[in-house]
Amino acid sequence: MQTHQPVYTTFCENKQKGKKAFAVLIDPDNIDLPHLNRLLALSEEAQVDYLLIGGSLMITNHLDVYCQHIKQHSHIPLILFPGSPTQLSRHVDALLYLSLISGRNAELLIGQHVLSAAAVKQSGVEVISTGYMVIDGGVPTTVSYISNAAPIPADKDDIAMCTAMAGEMLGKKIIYMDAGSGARHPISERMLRRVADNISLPLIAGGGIRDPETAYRMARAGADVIVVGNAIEKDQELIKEISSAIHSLPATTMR
Ligand code: 1GP
Repeated sequence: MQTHQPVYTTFCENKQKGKKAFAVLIDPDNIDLPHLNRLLALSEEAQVDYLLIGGSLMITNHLDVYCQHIKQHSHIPLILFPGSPTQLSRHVDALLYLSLISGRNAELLIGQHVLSAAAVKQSGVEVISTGYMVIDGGVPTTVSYISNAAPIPADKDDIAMCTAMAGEMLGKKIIYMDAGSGARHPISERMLRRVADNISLPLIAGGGIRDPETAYRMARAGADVIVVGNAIEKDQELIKEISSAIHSLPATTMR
């Protein structure tokens, strides 16, 4: 279902203009319908740029129903951020087709893509080839456990930089750096800056962001899209504050 200009075009246009974007992550396991409706209303009001939906481990089976519901009640582009090939819905605007380039697990680099390729193609959903990098966030997260792959150590900026550069040269369209949902420490500004200075792809960053100041600093360091999930599940009012902080960055910070 395509109701917007391609989502990837908006990533590139925003990056070119130096406009930082805010994405709210929805894990269907962790939110009921009344709270989802409230989240959608607050997100529209706060001019959230994207809604991401998915989870490293999904126990409930209402992903598709939630995607349909969100498309009916919100104009914000909805992007699938799947934890596994079973997480697929036609009722989204784009799919982050994740290849775990920070790991050495062939299943998550290419194996699961082979299994899901036909279904993804038939869905007609916009596919965004994503170099997905998990960074150590100081606590074992679901993504680090499920992926069965070591995250990049939090202080190894050069490994992160070279991984992102390799991803770009391999033809990935965006890089997503993730400390994992509920990470104790978000990705450092130093590491984000090192990566952002050495690639020209849109850079998404998330994991463990709990306050507007951290979101602001990470965007200022070079992340083009900031993702927040957990903290918003606990306090939906944060949506407005984090959105204003990210959007307050002047476009002159264009890299
Ligand atoms: C996790 O980047 C996302 O994949 C968001 O993490 O839930 O900690 O905000 P949080």
